[in-house]
Amino acid sequence: RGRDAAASRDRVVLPRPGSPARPVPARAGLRVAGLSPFTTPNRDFYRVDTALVVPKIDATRWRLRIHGEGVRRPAVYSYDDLLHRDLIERDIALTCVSNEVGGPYVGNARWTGVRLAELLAECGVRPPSRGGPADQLVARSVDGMTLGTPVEEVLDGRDAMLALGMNGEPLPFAHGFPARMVVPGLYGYVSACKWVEDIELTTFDSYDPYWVERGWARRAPVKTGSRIDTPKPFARPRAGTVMVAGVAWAQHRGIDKVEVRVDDGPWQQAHLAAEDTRDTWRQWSLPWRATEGGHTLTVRATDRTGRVQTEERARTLPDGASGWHSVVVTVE
Ligand SMILES: Nc1nc2c(c(=O)[nH]1)N[C@H]1C(S)=C(S)[C@@H](COP(=O)(O)O)O[C@H]1N2
Ligand SMILES: [Mo]
Repeated sequence: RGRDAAASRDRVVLPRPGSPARPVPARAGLRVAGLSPFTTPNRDFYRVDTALVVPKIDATRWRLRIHGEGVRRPAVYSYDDLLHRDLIERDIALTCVSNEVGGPYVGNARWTGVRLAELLAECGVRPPSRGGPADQLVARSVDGMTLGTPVEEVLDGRDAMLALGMNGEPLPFAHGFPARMVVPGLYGYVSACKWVEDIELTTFDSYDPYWVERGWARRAPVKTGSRIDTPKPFARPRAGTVMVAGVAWAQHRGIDKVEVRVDDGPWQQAHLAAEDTRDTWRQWSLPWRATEGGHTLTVRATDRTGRVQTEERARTLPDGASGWHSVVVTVE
């Protein structure tokens, strides 16, 4: 079966999307050693799931079913049905709710897929704000995992999609082949079901998906975050100009400002790389005149609504970590 799955993936040729992503602006990528690249290559993209063995699905046998409350025309789609629809391509950063401050569970990729709003409209689904009875979309994967997404957000015009492609290739098995959801602005556990085979329209009142049953929040928009990629913790840079650089994200709101503080000094505004879209992360850098001795570097971001990333430390449970990322270095 694994061989059939691999063969079915090898045969896929991603069609050119009718709505391509605009090219990543050249100035969205800064050339600083140790900084995460703007687009995270598939092999480096974080992986978080409960699968002990990565599901290997034969795309030719796979089906996606859409049904549930307020679904006037329930439907079943094959992989080919979806692949040959009008596709969109978008750059979107994905973040895990279990990412600790400074952690690695965030990545930015170019996704290709079918607009979820289009599929749902075809099935006769209306958002709650227009009288639809379902406010929760429960996606179920072939391994029984369930993730619940607010229907209103899926249908509010953002680029929520059923993704088939990742960075120009069919989804890697580990990232959900043949199809997964991607919804800008929401943590992965409430939006990004991999290996999805069933989408049920229901309500938050009547059903708790897997992680919600285990104490995580029903609704979880991504918190504004920022991370220092370089220098690394406990690095020993030489005195002189040291490039401090990293990434910041506030998917679907956008990043407006990043500031860095050395020890207890004033906040200094970092240089922000050009914005691709407000659904992606943004690189930043600051040349620091490093003087000998131990120093603490701290970063914070401000999103486009004007809200400064909170200093208040929160654990990942129930709706995502918060607090500022700091790195301690010794300048020699
Ligand atoms: N089927 C399935 N989908 C899943 C999960 C899972 O455990 N099973 N984990 C979710 C979580 S918590 C996150 S953060 C994202 C991670 O996607 P990635 O592994 O492609 O980075 O997938 C989501 N989709
Ligand atoms: Mo996650």
